Amino acid sequence: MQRTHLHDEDQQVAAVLDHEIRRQSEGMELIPSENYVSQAVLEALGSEFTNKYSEGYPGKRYYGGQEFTDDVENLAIERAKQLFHCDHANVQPLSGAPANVATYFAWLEPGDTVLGMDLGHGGHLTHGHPVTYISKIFNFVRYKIGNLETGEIDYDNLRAMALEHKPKIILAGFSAYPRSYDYDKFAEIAKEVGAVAMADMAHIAGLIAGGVLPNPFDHGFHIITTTTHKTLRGPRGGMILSQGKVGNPLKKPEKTIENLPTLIDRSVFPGFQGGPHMSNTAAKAVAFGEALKPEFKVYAQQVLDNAKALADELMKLGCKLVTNGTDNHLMLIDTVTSWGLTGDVVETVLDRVNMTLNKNGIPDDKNPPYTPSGVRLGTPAMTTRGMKEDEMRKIAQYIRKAVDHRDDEGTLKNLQQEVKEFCLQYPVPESHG
Ligand code: DSN
Repeated sequence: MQRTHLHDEDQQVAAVLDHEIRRQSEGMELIPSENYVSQAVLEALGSEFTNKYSEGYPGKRYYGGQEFTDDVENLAIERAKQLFHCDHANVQPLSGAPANVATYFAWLEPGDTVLGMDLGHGGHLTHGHPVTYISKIFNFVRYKIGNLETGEIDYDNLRAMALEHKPKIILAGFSAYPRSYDYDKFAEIAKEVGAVAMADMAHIAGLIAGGVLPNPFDHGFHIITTTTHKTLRGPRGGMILSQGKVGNPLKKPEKTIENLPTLIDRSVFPGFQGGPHMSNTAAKAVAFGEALKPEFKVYAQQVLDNAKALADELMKLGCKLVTNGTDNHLMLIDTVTSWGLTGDVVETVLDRVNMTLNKNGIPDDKNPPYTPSGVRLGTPAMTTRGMKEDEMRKIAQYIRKAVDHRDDEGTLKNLQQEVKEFCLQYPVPESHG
């Protein structure tokens, strides 16, 4: 993308941006929640839509001049509905956390209970961790992985917890769980206790859109929240999808499951947010259009195949993976068991050789979050750059070599050069098909 104005008018920001662009292209991006958007998405994101205020929804705005903001938001909504097979899409949440909070406020009253996955076992902060503000408003009860060797949830225990705590929402979703859920079981338990079944699929939205992982809506879920920038490969942002009757957001509907779409619209705006970021909405529309193309299915399948290859090779090289493998795009290395090192140490060593991943807690971690016992990594970004299974095996070997030679400056320097040359063979693509 030409950025002549930026280079002419603000050399300081331009220089920092140039460094970041180089870092992204010369480095191995293994953080499972990151990806590379197309130039088309970047252009929409950097577009004149950023100049426009548009509180409200298409056809029902509180400012004039909305002919084209309505068009672009409608495009994003229709494409999202087509991708995820649902009745309604609210594309205005600024990111995943606001999407979750707006959803809670759409359905819950203060003090109501949500049954969600424990952060330490892979859940997200916004699923009710005590450090969050929402945990002071709603009552969050947390379930854990039942079998740490396989990663399976104990559904009998989940049901027992639901019967005991009578949640209004049962939440399936994660930011660090390498296995699949049994959505039928979640939906069945939710039905039994009269709860709404909600999935936070931020990490796997692209894999669902690509048809390589099950869609919770096909299994009786009522609501899906997501970010748009992870496997879905769109701009940084959020979205709430739901099933039900789409009503007039200007009129307060009765609180029924059928009315969830309208309750959600009213909760996002005016309940929680002000003006949506329309350049972001435009970029979401572009990304959803890309995800509707057949090439995206091929990408999604390759993300999964690559994750399996990477996990297998890491295990062959002696790494202990949490749950001993992966069913999705991410995996967690128990770095304390594998190498006697905390995750922060491994993250720093890999940063030195141009490989980026993140330190992460493991289930029932005895170490604190800033110096946890593991790292989290995944395949979405390097798959976008065209890497396949052979390259994944090589990545596992680079990781092992860097950790083994962590105190040997010479080896790390040579390895950094090798990783850089390897990455440059797979340029960041300008277009996604
Ligand atoms: N920060 C996101 C992730 O990396 O998974 C979740 O919010």
